[in-house]
Amino acid sequence: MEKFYITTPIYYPSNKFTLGNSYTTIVCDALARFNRKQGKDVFYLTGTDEHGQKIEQTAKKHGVTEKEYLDAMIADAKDLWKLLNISYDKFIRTTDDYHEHAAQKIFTKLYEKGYIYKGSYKGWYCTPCESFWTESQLVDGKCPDCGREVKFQEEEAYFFKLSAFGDKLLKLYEENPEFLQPKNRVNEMVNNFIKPGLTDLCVSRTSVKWGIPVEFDPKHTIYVWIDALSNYITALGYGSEDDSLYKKYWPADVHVIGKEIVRFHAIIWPAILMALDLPLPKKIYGHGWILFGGDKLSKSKETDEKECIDPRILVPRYSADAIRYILYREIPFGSDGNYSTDVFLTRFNSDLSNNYGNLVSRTFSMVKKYFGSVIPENKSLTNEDDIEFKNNVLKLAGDVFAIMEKYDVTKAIATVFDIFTEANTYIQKVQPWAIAKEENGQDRLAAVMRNLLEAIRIGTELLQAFLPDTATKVLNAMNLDPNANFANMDNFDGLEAGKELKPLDILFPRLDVEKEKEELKVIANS
Ligand code: ME8
Repeated sequence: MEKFYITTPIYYPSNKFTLGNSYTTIVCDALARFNRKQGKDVFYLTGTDEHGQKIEQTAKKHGVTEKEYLDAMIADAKDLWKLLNISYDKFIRTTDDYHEHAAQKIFTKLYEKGYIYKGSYKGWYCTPCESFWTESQLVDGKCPDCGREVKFQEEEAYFFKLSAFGDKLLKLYEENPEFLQPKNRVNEMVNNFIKPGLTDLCVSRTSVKWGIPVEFDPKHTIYVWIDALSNYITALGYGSEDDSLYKKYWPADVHVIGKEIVRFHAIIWPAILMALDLPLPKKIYGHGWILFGGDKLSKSKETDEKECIDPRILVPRYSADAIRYILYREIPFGSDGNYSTDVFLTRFNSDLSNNYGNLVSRTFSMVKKYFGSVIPENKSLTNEDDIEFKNNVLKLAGDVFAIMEKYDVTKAIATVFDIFTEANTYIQKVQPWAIAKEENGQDRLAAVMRNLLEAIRIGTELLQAFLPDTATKVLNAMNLDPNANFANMDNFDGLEAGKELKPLDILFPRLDVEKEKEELKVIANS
């Protein structure tokens, strides 16, 4: 069976996960679900990045241990993924024992192979914050975090020989033009980082206590990237006694990440893997940001905003599917995109309620009225309009499969909705209510209803990866198994004639946009 291994980055546990850091996970969820429905053996990994000084300091501020602080944050993250219907197969925490051991093994192996050496780290040190800063990070020559004096200091540290990998990375991008997507990110890596010359990377600290100790020199902790990036293989058991998942799923089919961490994934991670003699991931996809009033919707900024962007409030009000929809649809995959309450509510009504919801409900009503809800047979079509409609739908469905090969969730969901637009236009054009009045109209009416139901079936099957709750309801109402793989996606023969459609509640009840806007404003500002 073909496998598909997909990962999100591991998240920094923060006070509150928002729509911003839910984005990668929501995108990966659609890709994972779609591939599962294609019959592939999917492994979808997500998790949390739990070491470093920030965690140490935050826990101290809250008067709890790091572990206590993290456990509460991780429970919150898992609750949110549940709320958003995220179908991950594994959640890795970098504080998990197996990860800590494997990350140590990786560090030691790199040292033994000569890719890690001992040197010294120089920088501006803030004693109260226990943090090193570079010259450019200082604000008015002072610590950017607390504003206090800093002093130039040297610290013993281990370095990874990143400088040895420039040519190999250039060759990798050249030979695998699909490795890093979208394409413009390749130029950025080559021109901004590789061509000017890669410098060796500091990979240990003695001043950071909340980290994984270096096996052979435990006063050092492993610093950030070897710990964080190696999660993609340690989660599969690499470096542990049982590495069967690693053997089965590695290399990853795609690491989906935000654009600000492309450098770490497209330069440092392949270099580490090359140094370890391990296969490289097949693709790195660097998506853009959700912008909110022009800014990255970051966790720290969120509290300043006056619009409601908390999924814990939005999901219970409007459903997980509606929130998922707006992110797939409004943030063009690979680029930045704006989120606003206005656009969300407007699209809720126009796309979800009208285009899809209304199509399903009027079609079900007509089949009930004209055929007692019984699904008509799939007879060969004779009417030009009916044939054209069917061909258009099948063409669009084929397009969605091709688009999903390129992971473009925005184009894919827009194309699924083109199917529904096509169906609504078809209803207006053929006017089933007029055909129903024709003396010998029964056969044609049956053909039109069958056409509409098949278009809804195909569109809904495709939609299931994106809007799982809604699609599952509709598939159930059509007597289809929502857990089945894609079938009959290139024909109109997917529904069993003679079976009855089941009653279906309104999928997305229309919203009073102004009223909702007002209420959300009150909630956000209270
Ligand atoms: O970077 N729009 O973790 P993180 C889109 N621990 N994506 C956003 C976003 C926004 N407004 N805000 C955040 C880390 N994200 C590291 C990764 S991987 C080995 C280590 C995305 O919690 C961001 O782009 O800061 C990234 O993909 C993910 O949330 C996690 O960010």
